[in-house]
Amino acid sequence: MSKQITLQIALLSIILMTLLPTTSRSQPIDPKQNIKSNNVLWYTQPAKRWEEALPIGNGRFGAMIFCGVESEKLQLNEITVWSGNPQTNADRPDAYKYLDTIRRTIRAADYKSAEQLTNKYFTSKAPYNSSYQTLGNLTLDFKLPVGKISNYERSLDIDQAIAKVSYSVGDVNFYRETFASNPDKAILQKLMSSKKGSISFKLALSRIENAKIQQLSSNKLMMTGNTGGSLEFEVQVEIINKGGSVKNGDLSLVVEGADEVTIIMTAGTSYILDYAKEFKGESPHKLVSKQLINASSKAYNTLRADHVMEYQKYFRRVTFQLGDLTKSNKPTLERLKDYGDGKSDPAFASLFYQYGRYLLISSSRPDNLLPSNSQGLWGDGLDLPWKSDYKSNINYQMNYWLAEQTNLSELHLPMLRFTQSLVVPGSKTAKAYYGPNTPGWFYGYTTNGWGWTSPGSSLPWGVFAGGSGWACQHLWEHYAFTGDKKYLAKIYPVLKGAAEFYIATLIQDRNGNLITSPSTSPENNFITDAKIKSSVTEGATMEKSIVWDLLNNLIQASTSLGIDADFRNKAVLVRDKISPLKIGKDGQLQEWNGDWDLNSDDPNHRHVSHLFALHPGKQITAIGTPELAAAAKRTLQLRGDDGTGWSIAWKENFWARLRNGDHAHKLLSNQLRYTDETKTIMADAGGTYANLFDAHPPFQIDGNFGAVSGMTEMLLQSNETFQNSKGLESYIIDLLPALPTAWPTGTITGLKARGGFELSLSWKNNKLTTGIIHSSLGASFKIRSPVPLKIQGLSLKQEFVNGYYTYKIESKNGKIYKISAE
Ligand code: FUC
Repeated sequence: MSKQITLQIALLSIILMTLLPTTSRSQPIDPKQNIKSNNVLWYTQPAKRWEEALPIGNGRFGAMIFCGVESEKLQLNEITVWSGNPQTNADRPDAYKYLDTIRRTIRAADYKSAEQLTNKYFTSKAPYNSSYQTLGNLTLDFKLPVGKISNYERSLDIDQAIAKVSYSVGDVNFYRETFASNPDKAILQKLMSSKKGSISFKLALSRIENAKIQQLSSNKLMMTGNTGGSLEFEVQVEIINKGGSVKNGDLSLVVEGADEVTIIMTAGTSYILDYAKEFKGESPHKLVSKQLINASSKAYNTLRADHVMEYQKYFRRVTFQLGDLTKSNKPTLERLKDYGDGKSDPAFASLFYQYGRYLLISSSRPDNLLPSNSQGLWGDGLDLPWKSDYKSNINYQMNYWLAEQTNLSELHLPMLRFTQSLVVPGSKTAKAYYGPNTPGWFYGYTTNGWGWTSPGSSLPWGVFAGGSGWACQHLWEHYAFTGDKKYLAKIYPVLKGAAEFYIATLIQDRNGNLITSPSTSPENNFITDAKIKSSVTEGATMEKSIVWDLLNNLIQASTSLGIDADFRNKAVLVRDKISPLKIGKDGQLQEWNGDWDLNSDDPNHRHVSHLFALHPGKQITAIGTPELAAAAKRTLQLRGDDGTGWSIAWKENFWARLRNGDHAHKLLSNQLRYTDETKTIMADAGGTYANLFDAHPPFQIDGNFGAVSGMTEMLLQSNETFQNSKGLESYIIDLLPALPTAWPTGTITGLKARGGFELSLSWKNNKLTTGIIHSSLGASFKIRSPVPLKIQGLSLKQEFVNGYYTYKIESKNGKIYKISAE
């Protein structure tokens, strides 16, 4: 008998056994654990290291599950567990007094002195000392029956958001399943076995430091503590056993001879998202206790079913099939190692895609107090890589590239709220660095759970003028996709405040065009023709592209709301005076105001931020601005196809926007290289860990999210606009603009496009076959496709421009459009 069939029978016997004695139990075990859909990650060994463990999360509270045989470990996280305190005095109050000197020094091309002055006067005053941290560990040490261990399997079902493990010890079969419920704010683990009385273990809670464990009752344990600063946390755990006994051990709970056990855990902190109150709310004790009482009063199956239903409300909005599913019967690590060029297992790319969506749902539910951070929700340690914060010159925004496009719009809300919370500290920072009369708000390179808006402590990374402008792109995009005018009216003042800051602080370059100064290009240096190496100049391309994007969005926002015409007119004048993007001597898009790219001593630098205008911006498009698009392509060729994990994912998006699906797919294949490297490597070592977390290395989740965005951009784009008959901006929806040849057949359903559209698309032989577009706002739009289309019930004028068939659909035509290739 095959191993799979044996295990299936074993599992079925557990189910039958658990179903027989009581009526209150219905489907605690998934009998299909062994029948693999493509939405399952599965392994034949327990996790030996963190990058092999499987992540679960209800947005706010999560765990990495190791699924051991002799022991189990759940490394716990809570999204607000930050060490340190708000650093409200990190701005240099006199920085603005040096602004003119720094600007003059830059204009005089004395970049070395400018760098010294900027480092001395334009950085933060205080060291950046807080980090996102682990919440602690829950461990189970099992007393197993005597016998050989066999039939081991663990999995993460991303369609249900449930992690499972099953194995046999001698003739006893064991099964555990774990999930993080958002409706009931708890992590639950259920332990079952095929033989009565065979579940025995000791449960403990622990944390590296600053924690106290207390026994609450014979079946309840509590861990309380603080992160060394002003944040209090609490975890409570309760054991519900059937058969056998549970009693207190030495600050632990000891289960002996149970038939079945449910572990329920709740957690919370004193964090509130309120800068004025220094983020300090009340002790979490009341809420954590209430949540535990609530969860333990419900039947396990109800908790499980409510969790699955709430999770699937998000996850199932998008389905993605690529190629055939025969390979999904292979363990995930084998599939990853085999992936190669991706041609033989395209379905693995769709698993990676859906896993990215899973990770966003699990680290950013609408009720999160803080957004998904640079490790999402998951991090083990007290000082995590780069503090696991919200780097706003690169990672913060990238985490949410996929939110709107992949139909997870509400999950964007924690980020949108968090950005708005930076207005108050950001106004202080704007005044400290640009003068007491500076209007609006601003922050640069990073932010954290404590509302940090000061610059970093050093160049080349710490000084950056674009963080707030870029974060505001997301405020706008939420409207662009949803058309929610009430929301837009609410966030408009935040956009305006960001725009006012830039309008007041841009200066004229030698030609009278507007630029930022001092200005950097994220974390990169330049070498001038006179061989001066520095990182600070004026008018670096990414910063001016961000300001262009912000003003362009602001103009559309005020037009859509029909308000603020005077400010809008001013914004138009300023936007059109921003220094134009420049093409350099090798045909590349210039990163700097000088044509210095070819002088670089680091030509493959991981940041390619100066292509912001191509993606995530929209100032450069393959069809609308072909010369700039060609320059962007040349830049990408010069930078190469490797990088850190997130850098590779950026390039996927760029090549997709350039409509080169094969090149975008080549980058995806580079990203899906298996690695177990966890040391920090700053170049060309990007890859994917066994648990499909993206490797910078170390783990950084933006690569996962960026890849989902890149794959979506290969299938659907809606970043270009045209003026409709009423003079309003409307969207052009591009169907399969960058379909790679490695994906000849596929179907994706439920994607979103700007303007309030939901789409499903199918293709065969690398060509679109059918599609459905649902318009929720009834807006006018255009469809663009590489193949001619028929739109059911409409006879539309077909234009063939730049190699694409284009159809214009007026809003009066209806709401659902069925498309087929001619
Ligand atoms: C920026 C990047 C690094 C890393 C860090 C979190 O500093 O340059 O590569 O992603 O953020």
